[in-house]
Amino acid sequence: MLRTQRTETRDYVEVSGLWGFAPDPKGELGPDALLTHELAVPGSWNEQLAEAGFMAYVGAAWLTREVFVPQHFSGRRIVLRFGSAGYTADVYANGEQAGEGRLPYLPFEADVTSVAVPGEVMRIAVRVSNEEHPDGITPGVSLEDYRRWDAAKAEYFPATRPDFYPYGGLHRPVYLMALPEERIEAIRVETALEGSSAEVSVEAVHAHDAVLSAELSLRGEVVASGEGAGKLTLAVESAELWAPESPTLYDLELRLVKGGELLDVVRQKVGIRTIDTRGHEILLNGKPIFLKGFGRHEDSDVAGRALNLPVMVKDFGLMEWVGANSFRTSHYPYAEEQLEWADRHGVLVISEIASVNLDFRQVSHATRVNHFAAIEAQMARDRNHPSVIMWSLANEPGYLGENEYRRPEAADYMAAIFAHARSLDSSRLLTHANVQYAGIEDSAFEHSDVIGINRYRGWYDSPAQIERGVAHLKEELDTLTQHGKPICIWEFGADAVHGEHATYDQMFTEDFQRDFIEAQLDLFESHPAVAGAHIWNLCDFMTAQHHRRVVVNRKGVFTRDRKPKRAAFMLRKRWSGDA
Ligand code: GCB
Repeated sequence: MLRTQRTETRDYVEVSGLWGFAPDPKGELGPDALLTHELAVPGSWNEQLAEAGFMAYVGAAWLTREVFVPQHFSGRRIVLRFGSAGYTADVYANGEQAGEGRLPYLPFEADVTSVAVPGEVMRIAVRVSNEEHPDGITPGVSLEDYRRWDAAKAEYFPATRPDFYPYGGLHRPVYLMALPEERIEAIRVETALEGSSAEVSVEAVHAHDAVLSAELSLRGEVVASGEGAGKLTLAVESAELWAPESPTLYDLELRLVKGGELLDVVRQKVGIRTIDTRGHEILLNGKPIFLKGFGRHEDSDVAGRALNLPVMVKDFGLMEWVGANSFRTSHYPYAEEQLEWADRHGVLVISEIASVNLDFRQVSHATRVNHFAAIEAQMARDRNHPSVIMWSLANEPGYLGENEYRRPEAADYMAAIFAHARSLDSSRLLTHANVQYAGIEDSAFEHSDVIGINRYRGWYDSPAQIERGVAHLKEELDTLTQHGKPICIWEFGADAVHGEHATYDQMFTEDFQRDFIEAQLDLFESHPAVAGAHIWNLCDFMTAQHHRRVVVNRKGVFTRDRKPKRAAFMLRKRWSGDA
């Protein structure tokens, strides 16, 4: 699915803004639902409409808006494109069902050509539901089930399994696009290096019988061009590589022509770089790189899970301020705007599939099908971003502990998703985030390129004992070294309440958080098998209500309103050399 763009053959209007809202808890309403409230899109309904009683609303709701279909859209394919919904959506246009989105955090489209009348207003109604499902790859639970399970004695409210809020709404921009009837549907760009020359291969899914021509330029100068059908290769002499310190982006222009008629034009940024491993090292363009950074969330006050551009800009600024070079899109694909920013500014991204806390007592054939589909869709969306160097296929599968994890289904399931991901993209590294309760005998490590672990030693165990936590971590790392692969710690950290201090090791103080992170970084950054360490989390973030969380998860080194805690100053000094 291509990014929305305006070119010689394509146009769009944005339909973000204020939409009508009507909750439909019992599924009684339809696309003509009478609206009870208004809310902003992109935006989660929860905090926006908290005073009206929707903070903890889990269920379906109708979101509607009218849009004027421009006259010049006439004769073209008219398509609605949604950046994402939390979590699923059914789209109606002028009362007719037009499309659906079943994969959370990923874009979906609805072709409305047959109902949209250029020069007239069209009514869009979307039934959005933030209900989770038992066969989802972030499995949902009913409150009843949750109470039955021993491992879940303390339930979250609203009921959800992962440690982040189950926000509902349309979370990314919505566009009404005019596309050419015969067009380029998808592009896949891959680059390979041979000495200082590069090969850029461009594969496009496009209209039958048409000829594709490609032109690659750098700073306005054409450096390579070619013509063909389906697939072509462009040779670039003395290629300028994409790297964090010099994120060079080439401009690729693709034109589709049939019988002398220009059918379609699309543009795409291209970065030329390689990513590999050698023993315990991660190599970017052949040189070892240590990943310093964070797990994050798309989370902010009031907007909830929605793309909030000012906050996005701020977050990239915060990461740069402390000297981070990378982040993981924990625990789901982030907005395309985030990846484009990372491409432009040389930030390395570990793109995570939206799978959190798989429960191997519960995984079904449907779960596996959903996981495959999510991998396919996320790769299709993100595969042309040079910033994306690695896919993380699941966060903390088998999180309930050793017994669950050692079930034969677990090994089989993980082997299958790794094999599927590798068959789709062999140009990037694969990893996952192993949960500490499962231990280090994880069969998924056989399939991954990078051994990924999440560890809270000195927090969830050995509480308040930093040295003990470090000693335990060292033991685990030494054992994991035997895999002969790079190890990355995708999560480690401690909660800190902004403003709390102590003269001794006291959990939840800013001082403890700083000392905890510093001691663990001393270990990770000097361990011969470790190639990356990501702190959990860049900022405090909203979770469902739970006795372990005081309003938010406070493991951010910045607060939810982006104020620095002491750890942030330590990191800035350590990673960027600035006091
Ligand atoms: C984890 C999870 C993350 C949680 C974190 C915590 O292991 O991957 O989603 O927020 O721990 O703070 O407990």
